Amino acid sequence: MPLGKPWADRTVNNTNPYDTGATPMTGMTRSYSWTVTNTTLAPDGVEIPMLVVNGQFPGPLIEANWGDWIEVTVTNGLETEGTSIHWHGFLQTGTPYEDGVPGISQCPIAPGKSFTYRFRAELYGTSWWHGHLSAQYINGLAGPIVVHGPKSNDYDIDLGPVMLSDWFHTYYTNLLEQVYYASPTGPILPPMAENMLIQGKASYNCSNTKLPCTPNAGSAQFKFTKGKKHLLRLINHSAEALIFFSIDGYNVTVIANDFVPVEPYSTDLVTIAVGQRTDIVVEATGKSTDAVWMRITEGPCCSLNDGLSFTTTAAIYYEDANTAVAPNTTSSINDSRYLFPLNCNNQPLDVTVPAYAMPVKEPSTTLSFLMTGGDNSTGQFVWWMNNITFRADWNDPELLEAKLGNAASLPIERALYDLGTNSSVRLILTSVGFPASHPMHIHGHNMQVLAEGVGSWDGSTIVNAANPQRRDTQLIQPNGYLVVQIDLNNPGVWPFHCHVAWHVSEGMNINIFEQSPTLEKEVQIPYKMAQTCRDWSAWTGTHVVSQIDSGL
Ligand SMILES: [Cu+2]
Repeated sequence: MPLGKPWADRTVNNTNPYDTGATPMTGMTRSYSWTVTNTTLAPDGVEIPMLVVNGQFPGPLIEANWGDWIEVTVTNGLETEGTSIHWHGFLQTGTPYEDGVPGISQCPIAPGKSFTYRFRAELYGTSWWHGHLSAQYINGLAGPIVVHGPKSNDYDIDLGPVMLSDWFHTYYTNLLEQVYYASPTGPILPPMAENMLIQGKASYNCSNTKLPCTPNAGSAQFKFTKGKKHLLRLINHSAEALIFFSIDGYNVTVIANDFVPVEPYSTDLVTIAVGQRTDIVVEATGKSTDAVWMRITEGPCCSLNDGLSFTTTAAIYYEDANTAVAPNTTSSINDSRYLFPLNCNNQPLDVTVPAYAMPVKEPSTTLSFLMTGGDNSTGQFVWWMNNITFRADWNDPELLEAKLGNAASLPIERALYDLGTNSSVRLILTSVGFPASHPMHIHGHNMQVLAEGVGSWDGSTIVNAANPQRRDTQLIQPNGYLVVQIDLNNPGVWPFHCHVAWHVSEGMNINIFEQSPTLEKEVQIPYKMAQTCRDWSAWTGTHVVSQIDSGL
């Protein structure tokens, strides 16, 4: 192949990743066959009911080259639940029906039925897949994706995905019931994370649980080679946690945020919110016998935990280290770096500069949203975006209705915004009243992040207007603002939601319908979409489905 790589001489600087004509034509399809089942596993020693693909947790890796097609046949082996799988960060240009969101792009896959997703790796780097029906993903229905492509920095050894998450010892349906009726002052408290996992592993103090528990369940290990540069692909697949990642005594070089290579910068602490990924390069500057801790913490208070186990470590052993002995390093990060609300944000926008420069243009339209939370008329805690609490209808996907020209007649709680033929939209979010940070995730796009901060936007300040940060998930700070912009060049219906599992379940989502005439006239919806809805309709005709949340 040209220059030994499927992407030939394309680099992070010289090729527009959003120009589909420039995507490498590899002619390859990477195929996977998955079955989703309920099972009992004990990632941290505590046995809990989980949802997994092919019996694995974390779920299987999808690996492809930039420009490949990916084909995944998902069989729903659950007995009492539908499911669907979302491919986080993938643009789905021309394939909006492959996005895997129940009630938006498809009906849930009914128990016993299969659905084959087929989509292209238009972007490259690190991402993840996860169940998008309700909060299924927080009980194990998640896994890594690596799309090989050029990098903004050289490295010697790719250590692969590093899966990071909070962990709860309760099935998601029970957690959601708790979330709805919780108050910070009780009597029902919000769910508190009980552990943190690295590569799906951690230990737990069994005296803290009444569930079947095996102590010292074990932790992940990594290998460093002296003098080499190691690539680690950090992925936060939490329900809620804002994760602080560090390696004792080391600086790391950030080379990508989400699917966006950035100009490399050095830091001692990486902040990753739910849904976000950060690729780092770490140079093994120690002795060949060294052992050092990698550590993640969520705390104590940017996200909720029970205070018992909010930091987890994994050993990094150099090639001649004694792996029978745990590292004895201590954290080089002062606890003052984790404070609420000051530190509950992503790294400052001025340090995260995309390698491929794209200036901000004047948007063709602007939407402003006030994000608030509180009890609704039936006493459930919900979120509003401009007074709308989103709720999906799993039997009636918005994309399929939009294709039929019915967008305008959908109920208001579907939160569908038809932007017609506008070429771009600026979204101005202001979060008031309830001091939580929200990792806002856009489907079908990377967004330019123009500004973020505490309070309200001044209406004009744009950070790095010549080339602002781009990514698919960005934190809005507690009682803060976030200004993002996307080009409306991807006909379809694209959710824009908080990736905290509780918050999207409580309705923090809007759906952007872009290029409606093109969708209605030119995008062909494959037959499998209608078949999946018929299968789901048939199943729900004979089984009671309880949609306890927004559906997402
Ligand atoms: Cu949120």
